[in-house]
Amino acid sequence: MSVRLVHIADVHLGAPLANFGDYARQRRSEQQEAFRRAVDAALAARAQVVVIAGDFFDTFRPEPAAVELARRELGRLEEAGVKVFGVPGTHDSLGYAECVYRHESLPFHHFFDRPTFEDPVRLEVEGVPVTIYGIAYDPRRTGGGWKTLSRTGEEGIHVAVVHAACRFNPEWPIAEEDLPFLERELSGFGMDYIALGHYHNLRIFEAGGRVVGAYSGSLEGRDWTERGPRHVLVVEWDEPGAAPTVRPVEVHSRLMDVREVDVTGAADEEEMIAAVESACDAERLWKATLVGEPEVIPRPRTIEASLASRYGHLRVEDRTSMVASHVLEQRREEETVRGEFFRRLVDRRETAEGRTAEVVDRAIKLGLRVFG
Ligand SMILES: [Mn+2]
Repeated sequence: MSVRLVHIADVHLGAPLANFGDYARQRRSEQQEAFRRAVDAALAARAQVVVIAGDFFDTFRPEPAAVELARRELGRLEEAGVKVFGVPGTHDSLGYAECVYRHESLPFHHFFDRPTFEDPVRLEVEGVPVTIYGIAYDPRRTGGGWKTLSRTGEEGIHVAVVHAACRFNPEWPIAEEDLPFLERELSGFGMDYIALGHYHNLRIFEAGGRVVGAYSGSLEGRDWTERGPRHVLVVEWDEPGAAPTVRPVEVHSRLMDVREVDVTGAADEEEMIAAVESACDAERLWKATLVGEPEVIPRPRTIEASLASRYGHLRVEDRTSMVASHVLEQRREEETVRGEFFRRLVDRRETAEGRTAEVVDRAIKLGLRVFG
């Protein structure tokens, strides 16, 4: 026997992705492609079960096209005999009276809409009993949350599907409706695997040398906190009671990445543009942060505009310092108010650190713009 489950989360279908500006439309279609690829991955892995751990839609009231895409893709799984389980997330919470899951019937085998884990669904996969638990947590309807998750007496494999926030740092204030939990608590629920949604970067949790659960992460980067490959997870058991193997499968269309580009000594904008081009390949979506000590003040929007046709989406940020530039050296020699202004700022910059240094650098640039 072999029981194979594909874990998907945080698809955010229908997200406007307006933060991508002119690239938003293209980014939306890349995100849709990534979801199609996730479904393809489940079919290719010959998974018998797919779980979607919340934030399937970006909002509780997604546009009709997003609902249709969901229906079509889940339909492909249904046709192949794959049983799909879902729970709501924070973006598509059942707490909203008009939530999409209340009035659309999507081809889920089961969608968990009760605020406790107490109604698991049992199915049989290749003769092995598999029990799936899920929750649509709503603190206004009932308390309990994680406390209601406990393994039934059923034999076989037990899997929980939850949209919940891990307290990686015990100090973090996390709202009760985000079902906070501590990493070390995961192994105490008696599950063979806990499929998590909420955090958008891949994270596999182990205890005592075996996997106990994971965040599979988003399918396509939504901003530069979601860098690098995006995945679904193929979770497989060779026998009940054994630890599962977890295999991440990449589904993204286009990677997002960040890089610092040193433009020290650059005498004009052309040189800065060339530096960005050689540091950042045009395949990815970049946030390039200019650093170092150029001779002219960078104009990030102008640099972005001249590279726009080559890059799908490129964001340029300026964190350079003009302290070492020749023009500033000249200004500081002057016995004028302008000279005094720059002398004071350069003195200040010498001892400044971190945020203060950034502020002084900005003040110097503003001064150069205003006073020349
Ligand atoms: Mn999400």
